[in-house]
Amino acid sequence: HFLENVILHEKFMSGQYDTTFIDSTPELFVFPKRKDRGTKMLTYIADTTLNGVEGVAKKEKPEFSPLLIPEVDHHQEIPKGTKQILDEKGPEGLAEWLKNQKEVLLTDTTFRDAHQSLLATRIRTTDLLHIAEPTARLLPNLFSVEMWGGATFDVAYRFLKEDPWTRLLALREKMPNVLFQMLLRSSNAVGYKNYPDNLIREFVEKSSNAGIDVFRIFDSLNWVEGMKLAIESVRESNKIAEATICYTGDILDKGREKYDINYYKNMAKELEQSGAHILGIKDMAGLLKPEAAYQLISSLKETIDLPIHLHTHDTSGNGVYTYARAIDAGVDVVDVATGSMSGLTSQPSAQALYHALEGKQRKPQVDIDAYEEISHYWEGIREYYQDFESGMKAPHTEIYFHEMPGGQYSNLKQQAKAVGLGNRWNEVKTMFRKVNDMFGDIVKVTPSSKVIGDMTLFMVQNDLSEADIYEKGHSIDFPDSVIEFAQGYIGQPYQGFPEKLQKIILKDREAITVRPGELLEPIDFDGLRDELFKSLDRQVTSFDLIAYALYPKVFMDYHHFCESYGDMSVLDTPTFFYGMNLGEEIEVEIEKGKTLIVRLVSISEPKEDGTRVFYFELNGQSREIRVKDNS
Ligand code: 3PY
Ligand code: ZN
Repeated sequence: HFLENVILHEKFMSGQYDTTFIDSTPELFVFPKRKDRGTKMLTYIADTTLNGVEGVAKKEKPEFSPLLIPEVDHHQEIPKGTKQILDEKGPEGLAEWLKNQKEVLLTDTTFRDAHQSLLATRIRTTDLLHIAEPTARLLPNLFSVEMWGGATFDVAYRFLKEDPWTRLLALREKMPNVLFQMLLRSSNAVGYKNYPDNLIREFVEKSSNAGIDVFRIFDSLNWVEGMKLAIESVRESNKIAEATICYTGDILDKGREKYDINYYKNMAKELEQSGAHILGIKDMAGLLKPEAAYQLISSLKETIDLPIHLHTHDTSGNGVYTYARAIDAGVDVVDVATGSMSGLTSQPSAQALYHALEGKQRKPQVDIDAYEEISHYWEGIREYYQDFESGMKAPHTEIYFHEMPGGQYSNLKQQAKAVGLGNRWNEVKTMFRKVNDMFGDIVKVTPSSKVIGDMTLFMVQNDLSEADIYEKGHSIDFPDSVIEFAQGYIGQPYQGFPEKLQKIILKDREAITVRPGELLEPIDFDGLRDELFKSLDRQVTSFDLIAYALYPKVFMDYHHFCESYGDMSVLDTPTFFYGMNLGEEIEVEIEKGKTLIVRLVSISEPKEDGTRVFYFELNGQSREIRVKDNS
């Protein structure tokens, strides 16, 4: 690479070079031929046409219906919303304003949790951008739009080959009026392990600069100690700290005492004292039954003075009823998804809730017709991602038994299939619950849910029963995530670890009881920036740096993808997933005002070396691209 060649050479950098420099170091002046943007893009299209994309069945690009984008007047000023209230009054003022609203407010999760839970987080930025401005114009009364965090960050780089920061900045531009909300896994940020404190601070600061207003902060074991740093960092950025309790178990089940109403009241008080502006209740699996919601919200309203924001998943089919009872009890905001992206493992439908509240005083103020129009758009988009559907077709009440989070259900099912357990899915679900009980009945949400999931697959795959673990466990090597959990590296579970099992898993390893972040060396950002600069061959932004610090390999794989193919977020989704059909012509806007017209003319038979030649026309000029047939 150019930068590794000449300009980073010691002599060149120190300025101690003369005319012999070229002669004595000729290898530094051999530059790899750089491919132009068009060639890179055609290579991606050819490769995808021939070899497909991970997770999408390889086939001819299907004929999709045209997208229905609601018509709006782009020249009118965008109506003001909650973002302006935050800017004017600050986070405390916003929280006060929220408490004074008579009607319940809505957070729309379509841009994040809905597709994380229904479509393995696969929705691409281009598909979000087309509906962003219409949403801002037509639904200016939303409390917030949840559009970032959780798995979206990692999946963007890993599978969509796009930069999540660009998504945030671009959406912010189109939606200047409604609060932007993200899901932050406390010391795990948007990853799956604990990170050093200075990385968490840096992540919060830069996310806030780039446009996030509301940080929903949770810890996967409800360990408040693990949340304080994130709460503090959000407060320092002058943004809204929505400190969140993950709901688990069932407060109505008197036989299950670990997570009773007092547990929730105590945690709410602790979070209020830790500086929360809003209390979040995150019912990630959809376990909160309607009467439980009424009791929980009523008790919390008596216990704390913060506005309360409730999140559920509609897996059981009871979501709207749960919200209705929470609204009766005075909840301030609830999370919904646009109709065509709602239900099942996603959030309850915005429109269904609206109609269910007909005749009630706290019915939300939204333009229901606009919501229906927006829903038509998403209905079309969802077709593109059909290969990522979980296959769940009807409400799933077994959730009350196995307690698997909405975002995990489809993922674990995929994982089970991948290791040959596809036809043993019922066993997997039962084992998931058993493993939870073995671990002492823990809160299950990323990353603790992954620990239970990994242990579950491990046990089913190896035909291990609970008794086997206790009898033979000393000679069993457990999955890494399970060991890390037992070591205390994702935090401390409420009421501690079951000692016997912990010993079996740990063997001669030590466990920690302090916050893992306290033991981690701070990131040397300057050193890391230099390291990254050397491998990237371009300027390093703060955003790159954070992504690299969070997941070095994922980020570098993304970078190598961009080197080979360029920025493929510019392609429409059908082309991104299927490539092109013979004779097809597409337009690609590679930057504002610069459009390429691509036609696929023909494809050769395979050559002896296993390659095929693709004949394209790019803006009328013929271009040949040779790619390897991997079939
Ligand atoms: C996440 O952490 O990604 C979640 O959505 C947990 O529910
Ligand atoms: Zn969720």
